[in-house]
Amino acid sequence: MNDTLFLKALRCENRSRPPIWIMRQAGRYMPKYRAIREKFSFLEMCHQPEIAAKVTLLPIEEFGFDAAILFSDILVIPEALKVGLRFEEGKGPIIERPLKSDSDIDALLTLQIESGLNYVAEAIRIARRDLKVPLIGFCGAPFTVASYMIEGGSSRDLKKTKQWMLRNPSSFHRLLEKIAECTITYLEMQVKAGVNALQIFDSWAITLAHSQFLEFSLRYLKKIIDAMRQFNVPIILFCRGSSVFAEQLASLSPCGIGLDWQVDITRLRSKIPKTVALQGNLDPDILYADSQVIRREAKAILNGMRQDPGFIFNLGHGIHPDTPMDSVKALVDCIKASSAL
Ligand code: 1CP
Repeated sequence: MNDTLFLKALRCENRSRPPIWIMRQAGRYMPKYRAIREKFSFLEMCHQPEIAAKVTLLPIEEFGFDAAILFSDILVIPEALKVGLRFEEGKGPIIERPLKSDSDIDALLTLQIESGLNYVAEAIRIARRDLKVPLIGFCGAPFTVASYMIEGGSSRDLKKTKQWMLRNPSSFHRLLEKIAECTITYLEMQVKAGVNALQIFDSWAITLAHSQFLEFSLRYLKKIIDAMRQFNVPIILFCRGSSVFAEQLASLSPCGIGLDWQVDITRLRSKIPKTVALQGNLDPDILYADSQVIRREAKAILNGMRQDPGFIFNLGHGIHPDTPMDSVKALVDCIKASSAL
C-alpha cells in the first residue's frame, strides 16, 4: 500500500501523475448506490458492515479512483452518544434530543464509543479485504459534530451553536473536549481495523470568525492530530473555509490539507510548507458542464500543480447527488491521462 500514488502524495514523494478521489464518491449520484438505497435506509446501510463495505467499493469498481473512502457518516458519533439520530428524506439528519443545557453535556454516554461503533470497524475489515487501493477513514471535527448536536440537524447559520459558544464558552469547550476524546477513541479503532489514512471534515468551520476558529476548532483538531501521531497514519484536514484557514491548519503539521474551491491552489501552495500535501479543489458544479469544460478546468489545476509531489486531485467539497456519471468518468480519465511529472 505504501507504494500507491495516494500514500506517496501524502508523503509529498509522488513523481507520477497525481492521484484522484472525490469527496462523497460513495453516494447518491451512482445508480448502483441508489438501487441498494431503495432497499435500505441510509442508517441501515451504515450499520450493516457487509453493505457499508460493498458501497465503499462501488466507486472504485466503477471509476478506478486511487483511494476509497469508508461509507459511513460523521454523525455516527452523536448516534453512539445516544442523542438519537435519523435521516429524513429531503431534510437530512435529525438529532432527536439536541443538547440544550450544561446538564445535557454531562449526560452524554461517552463510554459507549467503542462498543457502539464496532460495526464501523467490521465494515473496514471487510472492505480492506477486497480493496487494492488505500482506504480512507474519517470523522467530523469536534466543532462541526457539536453543531449538529446543538442545532438538531442541518442549519445554515448555526445560530444556536454560536449563541451557546459566545454566551457560555466554558461549557461549549467542555462539549468540544468530550467530542474530541470520543473522536480519538473512534479514530484509533478505525486505524486498528485497517484504514490507511484519515480525513477530518470541518464542514461548518466556514461560519467562524478567525479568532473563533483558533479557539473553538483548531485547538481540538490539534488535540486529535497530536493524539494520533503515535499511530503513524497520515491525516488530511478538510474545512469548508480552508482557503482562509489553510496556514493555520498547516501549523498543526497534518500530512495533507483539503481545500475548498474558492482559492487558487497554485498560489496557496507557496504559503504552505512543502512537507504538507494539498488536496483539491475543483468546484463540484463544474461537473454539470460538458466534458470539454470539465477537462479544461481540471487541466488548469493540473498545470498549476505540475511537478508538485504532494498534490492529490479532488473536488472542493462533496459531489452533488445529481451529477452525471459521464462527467465523473471524463474527470477521472483526464487526471489519469495526465503525464508523469
Ligand atoms: O439519503 C442518502 O442516501 C444519504 C446521503 C448521505 C451519504 C451518501 C449522507 C447523509 N451521508 C453520506 C455518506 C457520507 N457522509 C460519507 C461517505 C463517504 C463518501 O464520501 O463517499 C462521508 C465522508 C460523509 C461526511 C459527512 N456527513 C459530512 C462532512 C462532509 C461534507 O459533506 O461536508 C457531513 C456534514 C455529513 C452530515 C450529513 N450526512 C448526510 C447528510 C444529508 C448530511 C447533512 C449535510 C448538511 O448538513 O448539509
